[in-house]
Amino acid sequence: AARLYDKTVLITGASSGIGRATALEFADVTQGKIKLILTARRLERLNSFKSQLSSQYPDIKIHTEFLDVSKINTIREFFSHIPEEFKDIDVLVNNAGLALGKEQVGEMKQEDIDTVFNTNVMGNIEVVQNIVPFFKRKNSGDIVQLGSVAGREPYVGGSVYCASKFAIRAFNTSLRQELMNTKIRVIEVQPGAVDTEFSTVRFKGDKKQADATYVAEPLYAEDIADTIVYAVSRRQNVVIAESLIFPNNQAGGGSLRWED
Ligand code: NDP
Ligand code: 8X3
Repeated sequence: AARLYDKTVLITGASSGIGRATALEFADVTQGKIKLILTARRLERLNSFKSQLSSQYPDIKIHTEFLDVSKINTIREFFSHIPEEFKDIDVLVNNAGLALGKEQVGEMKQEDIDTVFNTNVMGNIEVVQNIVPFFKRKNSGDIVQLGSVAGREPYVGGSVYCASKFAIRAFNTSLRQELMNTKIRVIEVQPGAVDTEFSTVRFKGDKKQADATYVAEPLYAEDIADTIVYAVSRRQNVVIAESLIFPNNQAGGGSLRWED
């Protein structure tokens, strides 16, 4: 944990699930000796989370800000207005993302396709584009990318979401190669089924359908947060390049209900 003391961590999609749990884990392992920039669209949630963390860890420094990563042309502006105290970012957790629907090709809504690609691919890339020149100048920095088992194994009804995660995986691999002669690390975490708001969002609030997605004992956001913080706190020379993480009763992509 000492390696993380006084670092600045930027998390996208910090209002829920894995992003939120990762903020909590960074705060917990450093006992508040950390600076967090928490972004998402639901700013009220970020602000109540900030109050919670600040009362738990009096030393912690948190900046919250609205950022819709699917609005690509607002991202540069966001980076140029980060308060001085938080500007020296050490770790990016590029986590904001979603799936929408499980329709098959020919039935999918163009609007959903646009939202998924603009968020998971275009937004993700634009965030990285804004941080890489800065990381290069200081020859350090960690880029944590939220991939998925869906970025390794496509499944029926997942064409667009899987394509978005495949795209990001290819992007990450090129980026890692481009940064090979620097101290910048590209860390891709690939979870299986994690019980977050992901399925509720995917099925547009249909809780029944969302709950039916999960295996008997899915992963929890804290499990992924734990892996992210582990990877980032390794010795500088160690890059956990890709980690595929399943709950015990999942062993591949696609249908997650392996007990069926
Ligand atoms: P949640 O739905 O719980 O959290 C998603 C987060 O992303 C929220 O904080 C949401 O915030 C944010 N987000 C969504 N759209 C945008 C946007 N346009 N701009 C900014 N933030 C946005 O899901 P998870 O925590 O599960 O998902 C996090 C990441 O993990 C995603 O990239 C997902 O693909 C990946 N993943 C999830 C798995 C799972 O089974 N849950 C498995 C593998 C990967 P807000 O709505 O406030 O903007
Ligand atoms: C989320 C996991 O398999 O539902 O990335 O697409 S899956």
